[in-house]
Amino acid sequence: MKSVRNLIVVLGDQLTPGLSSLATGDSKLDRVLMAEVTEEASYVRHHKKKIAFLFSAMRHFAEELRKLGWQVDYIALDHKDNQGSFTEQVKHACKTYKPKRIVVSQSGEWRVAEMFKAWPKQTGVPVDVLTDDRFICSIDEFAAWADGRKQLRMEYFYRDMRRKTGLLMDGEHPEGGKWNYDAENRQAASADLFMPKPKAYRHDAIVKDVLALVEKRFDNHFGDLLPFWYAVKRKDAEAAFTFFVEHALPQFGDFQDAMLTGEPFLYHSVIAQYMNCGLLDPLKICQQVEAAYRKGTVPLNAAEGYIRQVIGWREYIRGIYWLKMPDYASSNYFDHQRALPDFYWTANTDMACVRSAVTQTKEQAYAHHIQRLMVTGNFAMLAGINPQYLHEWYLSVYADAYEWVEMPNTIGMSQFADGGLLASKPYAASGAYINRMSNYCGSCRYDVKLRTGDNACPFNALYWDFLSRHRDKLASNPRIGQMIRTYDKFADAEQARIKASAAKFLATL
Ligand code: DLZ
Ligand code: SF4
Repeated sequence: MKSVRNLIVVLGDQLTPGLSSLATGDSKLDRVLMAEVTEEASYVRHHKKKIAFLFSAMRHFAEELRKLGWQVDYIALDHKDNQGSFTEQVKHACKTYKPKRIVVSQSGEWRVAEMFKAWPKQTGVPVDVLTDDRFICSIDEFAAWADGRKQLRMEYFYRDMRRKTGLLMDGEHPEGGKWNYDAENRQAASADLFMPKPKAYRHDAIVKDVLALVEKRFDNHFGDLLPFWYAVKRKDAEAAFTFFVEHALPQFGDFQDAMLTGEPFLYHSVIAQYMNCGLLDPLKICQQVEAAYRKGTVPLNAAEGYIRQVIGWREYIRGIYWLKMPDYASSNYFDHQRALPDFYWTANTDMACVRSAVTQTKEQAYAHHIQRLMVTGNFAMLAGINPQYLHEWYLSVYADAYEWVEMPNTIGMSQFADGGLLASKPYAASGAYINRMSNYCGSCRYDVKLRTGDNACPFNALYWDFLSRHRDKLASNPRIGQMIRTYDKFADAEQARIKASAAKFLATL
């Protein structure tokens, strides 16, 4: 066997040829190890489509690396040498190759970073963990930004990232004179608008093999495996993004918060699963968006809104994750302890909005940000679901979900379980918000206009009950405090009806 200098371990969300661990390596001297391992697929029971997507993309990436001249050991799930976990697989490879060093780029999860730390002792081989420079802001840079600040506001961080990347800048100033055009992005959609479907791909031989494997091995996981239409190759993911820029991005800004029954994608790009595993480069796609704006095919509110999600929110969320882990994981500001209702898995509920969001999640491993934040997330917070259970749910059901991005979005943004580190107020809303932004309520058995009683939209009583239950923690919040004062003006009898309605509904969960 050829001797090996270093063992370069590439994880499932590191499918980028320019990855730091590869860029500093030498394809003639080093060997790449990639593995499909049961531990990663089942530490939370990921959606079948998510596993199929990732395994297919990993297999294609191994091919891509081989074409670039790398020696790749690709250990498929049913490979005879499969050891079941990253650590055991790395130990096995160290025995085979006796490398001088193990080289790896920073992991996306704290849990895996802890594994890296244990490897030197477990294998007897030193480990180099290299910065993941696919992110615009490094973990250290974020920590330096956060140091000494009372509040970690995304908006200021975002402006720094605009300056750093030069995206949508007009010299020193933001393009168009404003940093943020969100106020223009809150229109409701109507079903007669033309909405392009994301670009879909046929199954090649690799995808066919993986689909059969997932069907066999992960049959008991949540979600529909078919139809499977995701891109699994870099070239196809890039084409899917270009399709979005040409066909949907012009309308993305206006309708990004809208929700329609039977329209899971609207004008969204549906590419986070590609970007988060490394098939798309965040900076490159933002440059592509800017170029479309400069060419005049995309309005500024859409271009700015999209770029903000990528270089602002996405980077900020990652910074928070690494700044606050591991304690962040157990945050539970409201001390919510309720179990996750079954309908998060079955969609078996009379609430049309929740049914729609869960059904499409099951079918597509996808829901857009407002469905996640204002339907399933909002419901969970109002109903007092334990944020850790909800976090595991989001992490497992969405194809784009990795802990670094999903956890702060769930714990911080959606559940306010960090007590307001990330969000300035809880994203709590009654049925009126959902009714304004969607067409769900029209086909719901509940009446969104009623506050209490068996036919009332459950979000309504739950909303007021949530405010009253947590008044100690919320009364001083400038935005929510005002709603608590509104509640206090309700007659005693109305307050009693709200309490009774909320309790009756919660008892059914
Ligand atoms: C999400 C996931 C799944 C389902 N399976 C694998 C796998 O078999 N092999 C692998 O390398 N990565 C997988 N991943 C992604 C990892 O969980 C992800 O790379 C780490 O959690 C990031 O620290
Ligand atoms: Fe959802 Fe309430 Fe509207 Fe029904 S009435 S769809 S439960 S917001």
